Amino acid sequence: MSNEPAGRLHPELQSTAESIATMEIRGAATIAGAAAEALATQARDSEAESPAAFERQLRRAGRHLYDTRPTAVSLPNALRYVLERMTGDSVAELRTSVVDAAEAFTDRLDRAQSDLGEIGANRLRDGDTVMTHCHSTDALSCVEAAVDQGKELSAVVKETRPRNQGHITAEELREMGVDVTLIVDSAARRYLDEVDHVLVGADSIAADGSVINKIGTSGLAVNARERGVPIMVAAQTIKLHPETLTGQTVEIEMRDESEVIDETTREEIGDVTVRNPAFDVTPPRYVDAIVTESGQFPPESIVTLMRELFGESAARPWAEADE
Ligand code: RUB
Repeated sequence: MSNEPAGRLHPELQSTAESIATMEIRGAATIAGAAAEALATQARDSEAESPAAFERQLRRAGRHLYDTRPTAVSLPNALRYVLERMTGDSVAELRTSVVDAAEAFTDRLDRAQSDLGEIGANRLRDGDTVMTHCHSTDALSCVEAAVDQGKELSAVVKETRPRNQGHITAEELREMGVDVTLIVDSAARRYLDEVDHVLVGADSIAADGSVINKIGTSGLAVNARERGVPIMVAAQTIKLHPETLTGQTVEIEMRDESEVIDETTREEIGDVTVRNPAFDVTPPRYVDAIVTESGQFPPESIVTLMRELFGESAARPWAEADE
């Protein structure tokens, strides 16, 4: 490997990484698109003078993005897609390959979301009510496609503590003309009797069909199963976690306690431990269907699609921490 310095990380890439870490950019699909675009910006403006320096700089840029949030596999899958297509004998060729791959990735992202929306919409009938959790662009794409087909839908939207992403969902559903009822998370079971589907997204899907999504999804799914309400997960294939094929587990992000409780209230309560996991794992037996752009799957058979798309091994083309 060349000893030539890898050069600086682009300020825009650093700012994208910061925005992902602080959740200004959030949601698995949106994070993936932003990461691919950040790599393209790094490539476009790179001042690397040799192909080796360029490649090292891009792999370091990938690492910087990778280190922001651990749970949504769409992020490493985006980095994989772009960095595995980085080829060429000159800086100019390498640059073009990265910019083209990033563009191809974001095009696929948009297409996959609208294709899965059309498939998911087939599960929704005119007059149905869905219950949502968090804010998922893949899930909302199903609702949007159904509305475009002329179906009238209603939604019960869980606010989704501690960050209240349900407010974003409520606003976007209203813009689509969907009738929205906003509830606190603990009211979910009370309203399950009034809904026809639970509709959520995913940050990662493991090889056994487990769905990793916003904290509270698993409790909602267990309650929905008990009430006989089908649970539909809308997740494009970049949410499939290839490393789980070889037995790895998905890391659940723990976030700052300040999202749960402010300093003053905490002091008033006294000495307590505050825990703030961002995601949880819903076992496949509580999921009725995973809707992807390649069709709808029972969770137990998602492993076949995962093997087809990723093979048995998942490369890590970003730099390792000590490089
Ligand atoms: C977001 C979340 C979403 C998935 C899917 O968590 O759990 O349900 O990311 O979203 P956070 P999408 O707000 O912590 O990022 O369908 O848009 O990829």
